[in-house]
Amino acid sequence: MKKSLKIKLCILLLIQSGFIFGEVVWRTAIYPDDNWFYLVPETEPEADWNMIGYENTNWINGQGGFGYGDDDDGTIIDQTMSVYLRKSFSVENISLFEEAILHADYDDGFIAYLNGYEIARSSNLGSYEDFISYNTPTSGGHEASLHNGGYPETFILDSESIDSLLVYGQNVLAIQVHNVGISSSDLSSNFFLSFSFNNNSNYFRPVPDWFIPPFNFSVSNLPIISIDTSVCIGVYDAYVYKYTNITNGKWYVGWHLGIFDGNSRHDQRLLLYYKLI
Ligand SMILES: [Ca+2]
Ligand SMILES: [Ca+2]
Repeated sequence: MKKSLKIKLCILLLIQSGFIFGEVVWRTAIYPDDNWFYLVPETEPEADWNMIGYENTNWINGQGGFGYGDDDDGTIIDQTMSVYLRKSFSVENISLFEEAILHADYDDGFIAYLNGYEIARSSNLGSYEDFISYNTPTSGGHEASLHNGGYPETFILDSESIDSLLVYGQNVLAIQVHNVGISSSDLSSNFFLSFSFNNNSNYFRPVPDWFIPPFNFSVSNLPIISIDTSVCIGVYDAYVYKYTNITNGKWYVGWHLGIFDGNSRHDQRLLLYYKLI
């Protein structure tokens, strides 16, 4: 075999084993078309529905995503204001895990929890940690993207969050998905959970073919800004978190900067964006 062909095959095998970006390997733990447990609620789900130990005896197991319209659902359900999802995955060595990405392709809104802690929320369904009852509509519509060849929304969990949220053994991703109205013609709930590893891990499965790893800001020709968010002034708590999103053909990356006054957040986005080729 020619040397160049061998090299091409090696690169192909590396890509198929997980997306390699520098020394970081990305792998996908949860695909939307996996089998999930789901509930179409007629009353408010029990408060611990999103916790690891919850016994989902009344829930149904089926192929995700769950919804109707747009021809992007694994299981068609009746028209509803919301559907609740649970999917477990197993973790053996937390020290190998780096960052995580939740890719959310949804209609019309959602809140996602990892082991009971909120990790992502659409902008049309209240604010961080707001309780949203099962019959609450979203404040606006949102269309799923993948079925039109688009890119899902991206929510990144940093390594500190991973260390504090993951547990050895069974972990659970739980998501409540809401519609803009009971008569809306569509509902979609397609979610991917991927992790990066600091070695060539064989955890989980290869990433989707559209997967784009997040930027690595540890090396840059531009100045890197460091913001200390540990300072509290009275009840005002400064915070910052990374933000990435791909929408309307543009790739946004940046930070939310702001303060929390004890009741609500006041934030601004600091964004750069790239036009996708
Ligand atoms: Ca809808
Ligand atoms: Ca759908």
